[in-house]
Amino acid sequence: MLERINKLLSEVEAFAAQSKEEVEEYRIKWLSKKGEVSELFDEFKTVSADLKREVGQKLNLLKNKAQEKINELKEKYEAQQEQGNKQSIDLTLPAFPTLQNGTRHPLTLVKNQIIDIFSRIGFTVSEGKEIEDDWHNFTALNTPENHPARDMQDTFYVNLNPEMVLRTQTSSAQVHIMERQKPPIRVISPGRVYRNEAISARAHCQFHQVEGLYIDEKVSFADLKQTLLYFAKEMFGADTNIRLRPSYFPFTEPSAEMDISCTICKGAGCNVCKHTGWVEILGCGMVDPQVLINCGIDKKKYRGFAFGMGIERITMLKYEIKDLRLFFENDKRFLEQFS
Ligand code: 2NL
Repeated sequence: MLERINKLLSEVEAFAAQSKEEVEEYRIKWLSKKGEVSELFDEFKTVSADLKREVGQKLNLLKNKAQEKINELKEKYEAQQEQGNKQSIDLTLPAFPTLQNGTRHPLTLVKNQIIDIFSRIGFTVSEGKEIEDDWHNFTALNTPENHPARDMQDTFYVNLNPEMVLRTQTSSAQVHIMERQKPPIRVISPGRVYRNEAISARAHCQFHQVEGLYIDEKVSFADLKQTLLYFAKEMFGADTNIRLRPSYFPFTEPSAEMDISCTICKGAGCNVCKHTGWVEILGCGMVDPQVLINCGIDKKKYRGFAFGMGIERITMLKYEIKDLRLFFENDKRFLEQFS
């Protein structure tokens, strides 16, 4: 029996648990009611009187050592666990990993700014639809049957249906307004338009426009010019100048293109303005009376001005963006710069 006690004693002394579970396993093995130490105590009753003293002492030593060892290891693992708990509930940490906020697309920023500028002088917003019929995109806007803009090369036809197109300009939305609403009309139409063009640094098959329309009894070219001067100064700064050059559009007469004094070099001459001091930003004119007739508006009573600009172009000037393709690639490194 002494031999068994000594063997167990060295097992106890050598014991090093790997886990809390293992400590519990050995507590049961040694110290539970049916454990090895209890078994030895049962057997102790049969030990002869002359050995009782020696065996009894050894047995008590074993029991105490085993209990000590178990307690010591138990404490160690409990302390470890408590430490871990403390770390996982550090209340000074943010509740969630910080989510990065998205940013608005630069075209959206500029579109919103344009809407804001025109809404301050009484313009409302009508976005219209991107798929239009031939009448609203071309015919009503005085673009005749054989006009090159209608060419398959320039316009996307939906399912090759000659009646339905992806709009090439947002004025199609304004034709709907003119058909529905009695003047005065003051509306801008921001939105996406499509042209069948090869993609390059300066051209894309989809881009964004804002067109504006003002129809009332006494609208003049002077009103157009003053409205666009106000816009240019709000958009590019109070020191911005404008100039109008004669041009041609099927839906306006007279027509003009508007330049602003170069925002980069302030007129001194640079690459952006090709050393002219001026950069073109929009087309405009007095609404052709035929367009008014097409939309059911009395051409004797009413006149109108209209204008159209590319949002990409305004954005490129404002943020000095050199390549149009950046707007459509969704590269985060580009987009994050507009937070
Ligand atoms: C350009 C030229 C322009 C218009 C758009 C318009 C709308 C109606 C009637 C008449 Cl409902 N005109 N819009 C007028 C002149 C020019 O855009 O180069 N845009 C980028």
